[in-house]
Amino acid sequence: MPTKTFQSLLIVILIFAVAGLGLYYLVGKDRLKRENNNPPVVEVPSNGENGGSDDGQDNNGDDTPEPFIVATDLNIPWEVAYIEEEGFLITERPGNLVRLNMDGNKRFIPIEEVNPFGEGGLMGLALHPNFSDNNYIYLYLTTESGIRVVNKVERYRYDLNSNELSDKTLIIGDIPGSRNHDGGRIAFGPDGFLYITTGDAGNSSLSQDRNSLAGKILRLRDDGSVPEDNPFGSPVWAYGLRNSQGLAWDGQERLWATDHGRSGISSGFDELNLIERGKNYGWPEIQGDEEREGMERPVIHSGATTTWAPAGLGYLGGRLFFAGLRGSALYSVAVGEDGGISDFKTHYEDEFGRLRAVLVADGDLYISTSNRDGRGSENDGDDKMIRITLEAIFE
Ligand SMILES: [Ca+2]
Repeated sequence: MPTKTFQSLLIVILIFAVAGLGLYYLVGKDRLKRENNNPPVVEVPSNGENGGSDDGQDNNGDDTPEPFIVATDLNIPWEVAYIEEEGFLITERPGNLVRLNMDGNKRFIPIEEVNPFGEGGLMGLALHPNFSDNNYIYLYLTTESGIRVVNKVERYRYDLNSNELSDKTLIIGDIPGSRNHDGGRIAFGPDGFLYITTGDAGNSSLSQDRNSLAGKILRLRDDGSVPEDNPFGSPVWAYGLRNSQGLAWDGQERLWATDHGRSGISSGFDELNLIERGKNYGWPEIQGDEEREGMERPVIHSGATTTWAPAGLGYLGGRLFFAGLRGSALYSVAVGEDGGISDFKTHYEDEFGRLRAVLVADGDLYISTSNRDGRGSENDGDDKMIRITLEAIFE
């Protein structure tokens, strides 16, 4: 008799499970359909006069401007740069540089020597501050050196008409690489120097070793030489980082960086840091609110149970915006004149999936998805680059 009761119970559980799966499928399918309605057309960023709200993207009958899908069918886009009046350059981690024209046309420029290994591949991208004169672009990529995996930054001259790269120059090589934690964000600061985030390459003790290029923020001149006022007479500007993938300067020209906290079962303790010359950001010695003499705590962190997996970072309208990979959201905080942080917000959670790049151009935000990197679920049209106006976010 007890066996029969058990069988009946099993059948009831099975019925509920099947019904649940069916519902999940229906809801998921509806969501895909909705996202697929966005046309893969590039819209020219406004010149500031019209703002971002009058450009006809609103087709729902209300006045709320919605996120606009600028590009679809990208493959793990990692960084986006805007070339005024020309369009965008996008790195795809497997090794292509993509030129996206205003008419939505894509051109693919394969980059030599890229080894898309684990979290590595073609990652950071920066235009020289005088790009319009010298056409220099900088790329951060994972490659092989003998039997080692390393990361390096190269500079090229980029011909806007022919889409050809020339004058390849090594800016910095031999940045430790690994399947995990390859850093990869590069950006020119207001001081005209190139800042580079590197990961701990899976070896956390390297982050505290000031003689290693791993787990650092590096600072170089545009030709790769070391500026005289670097703190240790080396490329190292700040250390004790785990795997920073986001750099931005605020309105007072303070440098901020995201960093990944511990991984694995516990995860959590992801960080936003205010980066200062020569300082130690604590990995792997301190995390969360822990303190130690000579180490900096993050300005905010995600706590022990929440994982953002923060990537790209941008500053717009008095706020820092950063993309969450595992968090599958865009996060923002207000930055005070004194550098204090307030009003943490989560935007678009689970709406687009994993998010990686953040670009601020002409008063709007651009973000990219990372749903094809093997850690997310791919939606129709992935990966995407999406434009979001400040109005849309705070409506
Ligand atoms: Ca830290």
